[in-house]
Amino acid sequence: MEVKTSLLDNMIGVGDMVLLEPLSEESFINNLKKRFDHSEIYTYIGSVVVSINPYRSLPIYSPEKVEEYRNRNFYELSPHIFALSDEAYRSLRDQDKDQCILITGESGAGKTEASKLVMSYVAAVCGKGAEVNQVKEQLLQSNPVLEAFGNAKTVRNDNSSRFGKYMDIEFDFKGDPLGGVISNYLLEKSRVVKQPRGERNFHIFYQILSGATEDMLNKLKLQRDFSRYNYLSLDSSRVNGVDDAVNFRTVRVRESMAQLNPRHMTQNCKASILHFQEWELKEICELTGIDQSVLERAFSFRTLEAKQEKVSTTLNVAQAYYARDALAKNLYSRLFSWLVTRINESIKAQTKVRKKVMGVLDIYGFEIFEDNSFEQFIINYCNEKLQQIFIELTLKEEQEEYIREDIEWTHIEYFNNAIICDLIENNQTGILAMLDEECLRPGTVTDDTFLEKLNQVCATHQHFESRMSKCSRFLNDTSLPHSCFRIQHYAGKVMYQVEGFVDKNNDLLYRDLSQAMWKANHSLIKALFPEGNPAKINLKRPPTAGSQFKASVATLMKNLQTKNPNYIRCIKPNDKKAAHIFSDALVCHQVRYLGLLENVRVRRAGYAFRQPYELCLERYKMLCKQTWPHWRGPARAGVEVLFNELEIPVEEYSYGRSKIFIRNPRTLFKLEDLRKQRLEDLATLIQKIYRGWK
Ligand code: AOV
Ligand code: MG
Repeated sequence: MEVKTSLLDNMIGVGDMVLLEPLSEESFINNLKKRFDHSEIYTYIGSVVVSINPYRSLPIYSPEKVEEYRNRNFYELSPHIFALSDEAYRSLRDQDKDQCILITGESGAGKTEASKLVMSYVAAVCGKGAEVNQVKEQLLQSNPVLEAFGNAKTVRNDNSSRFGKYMDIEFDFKGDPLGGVISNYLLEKSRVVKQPRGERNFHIFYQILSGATEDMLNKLKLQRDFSRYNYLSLDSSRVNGVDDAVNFRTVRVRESMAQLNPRHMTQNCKASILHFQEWELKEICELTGIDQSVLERAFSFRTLEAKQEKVSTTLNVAQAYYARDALAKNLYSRLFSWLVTRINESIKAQTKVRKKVMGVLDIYGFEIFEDNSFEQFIINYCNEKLQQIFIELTLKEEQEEYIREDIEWTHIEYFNNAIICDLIENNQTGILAMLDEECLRPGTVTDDTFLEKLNQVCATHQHFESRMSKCSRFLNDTSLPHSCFRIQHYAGKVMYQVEGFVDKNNDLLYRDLSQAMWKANHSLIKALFPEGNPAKINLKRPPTAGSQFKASVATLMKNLQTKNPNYIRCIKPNDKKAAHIFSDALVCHQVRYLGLLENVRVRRAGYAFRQPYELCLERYKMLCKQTWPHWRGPARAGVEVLFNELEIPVEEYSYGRSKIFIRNPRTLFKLEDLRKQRLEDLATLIQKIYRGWK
């Protein structure tokens, strides 16, 4: 571990917050700002990379940069996401440790871009040869396709991920890539039928309408005009700097590279969704090969089946709309999952040898909108879990290092969000459990009865607020309507409207609709609705959306805990999606809730800096006659002699088993200054000798 002057350069701020002196919230923010103003968007906290979204393209990701960071030690060059990627990759290859890259931060902070940078760096440095290159291509090509289907413009981010993604990249023993596996988490499918003001539907719809040829549009019975389709919001059909038509062509090329042929299968699904809204049943039936009378009937009646009985009721207009939207959402989300499955088939490792794994996690970031519903609740819950794993692993890792090295451990106060996770996921009293209980309860169940239940069970929880709760502290809080509850998340307070919670959690699709879809001639659509097969009627309820999500997040967390974590903490500098603007207040808020200052403090826990004896001696041995030029004996003894000779106060450092622990960054700066001085003296001396010779 070498300290380069780049980490200590005062002009552009310190590159590692651990060396920041004095350490305070103010100095922390100022340091970030100073660096941001000098286009230094990356800063370390020990091995954690803090990244600030520059909102402009910086010339720091070129192939030359890749070469620069390749095989270099983490602290050697200025802080960069490539340094973290390189460290993770080399540790996987050389030390046989599975890695995961955990990227967190709120919506628009730069997680998805960071995940792509990590992937492209790793692809650039791992393995060579035609076969390996093909694997890399396949892995990288999956991104644009998934983004087209799973991302959308929101008020927070023009390219917001509306699904969670975890990708395992698999390597062989040499570190050559073999393939990968993608897991996707709950897509925000309600967006298919409705978008908040100023937001768009998923990119792919605009891409088709802008980019498809006339011939293709005719085949899909679509018109180029966005405004014809109510599922595509009217007020924001273009996004600044985004060319939907160009992206469409890219996606089509990538689709075929990812072997998503035949493409027309997915086109028909997407086109059908647009026709649903317009009730263009004739068009839908032609595209899907469903008999029109079958579809009409499915939109008009609902059949309830219980053991031997079957009862059909006619749908009223509202119910018919509901049925239509439910079908559109289901068709889209199933199509999305199908795409992930197909991509997984195309990137699957073609060998059974033991694999080393690097997991890259890119989820939807914490978000607060004007109206927050079930989707935000799920997204924010996921972010709580990630914050939790960060706390557990950083604390644990630090603590273990101190124990391993036999150094006294000082406890640092930390806000532990386990209590919020518990409010949401506790099996008996958690919000998700309450919601499931309501959904499964016989009798009249509404969002209001769900809220009542929450009020009974969660009323006294410190992080839960609602006006109906027994706790009088909120009774007069007029900012909290009766139909809402509020959670004080680690990253801020969010008010959730209960409307839609029960329905979205139930996620039911009338059987008449799945049966109609199963009757399609179109093989993909048929395959997407297997439960529509009358021979396979299953009267058991499928698990609710909430419980499925909770289970998949739990599996993910378990998986992450088996790997060596590498953290990228993304920060959003302003709310305008603009370059060059650094809002102190906004950054400060994020620094606080991400617990970055505590992170530095834990990292320093009395000892700002630590270094294996060998490296320390190598770097500073020139400062002492007894150790220069060679020290014969154990490195630790050499460092002891060196520190005695330099008269460094004994309270300033401790001897660990394999490393020296330095309490204050100033001690390190002093060592660095002395070293610099010594190097200059040596240079002058050499010059003198040289001149003397001449
Ligand atoms: P997110 O993934 O964290 O939000 P993105 O990675 O999509 O955020 O970043 C948002 C936008 O910021 C991108 O579309 C880029 O325009 C810009 N950006 C981010 N990182 C960089 C970078 N390193 N260099 C240049 N521009 C960048 V969300 O998915 O909404 O939680 O759910
Ligand atoms: Mg994203």
